[in-house]
Amino acid sequence: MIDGKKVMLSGMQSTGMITLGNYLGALKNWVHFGDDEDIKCFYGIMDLHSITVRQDPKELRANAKRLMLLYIAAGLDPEKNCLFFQSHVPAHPQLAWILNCYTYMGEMNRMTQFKDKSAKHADNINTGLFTYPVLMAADILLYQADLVPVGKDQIQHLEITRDIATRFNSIYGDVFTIPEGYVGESGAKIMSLQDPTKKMSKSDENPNASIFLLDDKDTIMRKFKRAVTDSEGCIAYRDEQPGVKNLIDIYNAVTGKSVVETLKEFEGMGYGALKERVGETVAAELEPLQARYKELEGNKDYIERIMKDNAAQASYYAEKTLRKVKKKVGFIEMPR
Ligand code: ATP
Ligand code: LTN
Repeated sequence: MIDGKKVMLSGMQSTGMITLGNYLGALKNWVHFGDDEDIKCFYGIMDLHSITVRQDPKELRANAKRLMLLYIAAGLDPEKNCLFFQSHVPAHPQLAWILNCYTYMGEMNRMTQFKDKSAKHADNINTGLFTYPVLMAADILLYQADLVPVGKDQIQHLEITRDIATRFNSIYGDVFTIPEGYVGESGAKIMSLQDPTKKMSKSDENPNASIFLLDDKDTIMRKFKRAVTDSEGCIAYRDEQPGVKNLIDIYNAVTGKSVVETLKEFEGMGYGALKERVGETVAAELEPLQARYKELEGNKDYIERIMKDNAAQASYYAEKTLRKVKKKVGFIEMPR
């Protein structure tokens, strides 16, 4: 709790260009919370997490800055929500180190994201990639978050956060709030347009597999036209037709419609018409976001002020928790 309000925290890694999957699974849901006066929201640009995979420094900087602008352009008001860069708040890696010493190898060994990412980056299986979930636990626990909205793939990391926090509390008393995960109803798992059995991912090598948030309308329409479906020829919502199911999921996540409503709307239509309708809907959803992004790009002073103010705000809350943790563990306080 902060000032009697519930605390919500989430974030994304600043790797590559964020996709429609990130938007529908995460960002779009966050915007709803930002309107709730009874919730204090923190959204991190998780740049420390990004370097678990080798990054080009110039690109990393550009991606992180772009992500901040996209957060704001998508509707997160930086005057109401705390939008910060993880690397601006030193308490994150400090708490992560401490929590590393309360986390077992066996627990980390079970993490499926580590297995997936180490298979993908076999030439760079570093210890940061292995302990990634501990840094994520620190991100969450520093702010005493009650609620953490994420896509389905992050639930395992949230469970481990709860386990670490519970273990720590059982040794030292009530230090951390035990966070709850929140997965949005629709859009929780948007699949690749080229292989609908795989999740849409910003690091996919095939650019046609993902819609990127700054793709123009022609590109969006072309990618949907090329989306892989099946040879059944009828629009249905079932696991045997993952491509069509994914298009319906995307449509519903954008419009807020239910599967029943959508199936009725598309009754008798062919796949071509379905793809066109979904493409139009997505392009219309992204258009205002893209316009706001362009405006923000030209507003350097405003963005710099937001960065400074919000990093100070995030640090204030994070340091408070870190001080408490250090005291409990038994470190000597620095004389003031
Ligand atoms: P990468 O490909 O680099 O691993 P990613 O696209 O999986 O990245 P993350 O930075 O790991 O993206 O995730 C940011 C947020 O977006 C998380 O909450 C995650 O659950 C959500 N998310 C990612 N991909 C999807 C998807 N295809 N559908 C729904 N939500 C997603
Ligand atoms: N691991 C997350 C990004 C992330 C995060 C967090 C999400 C880092 N720290 C804290 C929620 C809360 C991912 O989406 N890959």
